[in-house]
Amino acid sequence: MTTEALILDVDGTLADTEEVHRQAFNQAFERLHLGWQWTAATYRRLLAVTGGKERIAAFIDESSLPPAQRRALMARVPEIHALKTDVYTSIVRDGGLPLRPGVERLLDEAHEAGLRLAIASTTTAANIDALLQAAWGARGLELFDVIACGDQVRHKKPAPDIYQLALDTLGLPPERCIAFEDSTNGLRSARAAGLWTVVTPTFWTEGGDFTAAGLLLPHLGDPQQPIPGEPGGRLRQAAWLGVDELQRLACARDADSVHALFH
Ligand code: XBP
Ligand code: MG
Repeated sequence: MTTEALILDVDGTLADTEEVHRQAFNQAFERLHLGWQWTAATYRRLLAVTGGKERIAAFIDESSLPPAQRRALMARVPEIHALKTDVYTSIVRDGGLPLRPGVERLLDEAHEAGLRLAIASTTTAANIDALLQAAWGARGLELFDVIACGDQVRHKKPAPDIYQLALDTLGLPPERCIAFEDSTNGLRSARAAGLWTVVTPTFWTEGGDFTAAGLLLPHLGDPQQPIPGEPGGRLRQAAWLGVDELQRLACARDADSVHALFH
């Protein structure tokens, strides 16, 4: 089956955002005099929990604070996260975050080839708007037919809900779509929704279990930033992932699954 839509994760996939998220969390903690500062090592560990509110709650939960103090802090999670989101969006709007290699090129190619584009992310709509506009200007919000994100679903990644919402809104079955992710939580979510998935890990997610990925690359690559060892490793046509190669791989995926059906 030919691919009709690409469904992309945001944080770590469109752009390497987690260091800016970490700075935004720490600035919010400081402004609220909470006495917390997440080091890179702490943040990397806490990234196992998707969703900023859930991540703050998990941090409070694991603390040795007395129960009454933990309850009081839990009640403040929405306030803390709202401030963090304000800090994050202002950093992003100031142009603090480039797209990852090959993202702009591949999405332009996909648009030219008539493929639809969608987002499936755990982060908030405000964060996504800020990133899309900073990267693509006003057209950023028109580039994607569907934006499924944040609290639109009860169960965040690794649950399949956000990808299922994107598929339902696109009106397409998973066999006609390809997902793009950076993390094991994201890969598990996309796979649970039945999606063949391209994974491009970042510093924050590398070393995860990506065995279920249809294609694992350091990034999507482009002529200015070719993928080392390509073509000839996982790619045949170029040192970057193009739409034609994606269609070829997607057909190979279908052939594999048909083969699996009969053997
Ligand atoms: C990654 C996440 C988000 C971000 C922080 O989302 O889990 O929680 O780390 O953003 P994805 P928020 O990779 O699915 O885009 O504070 O807005 O959650
Ligand atoms: Mg991600």
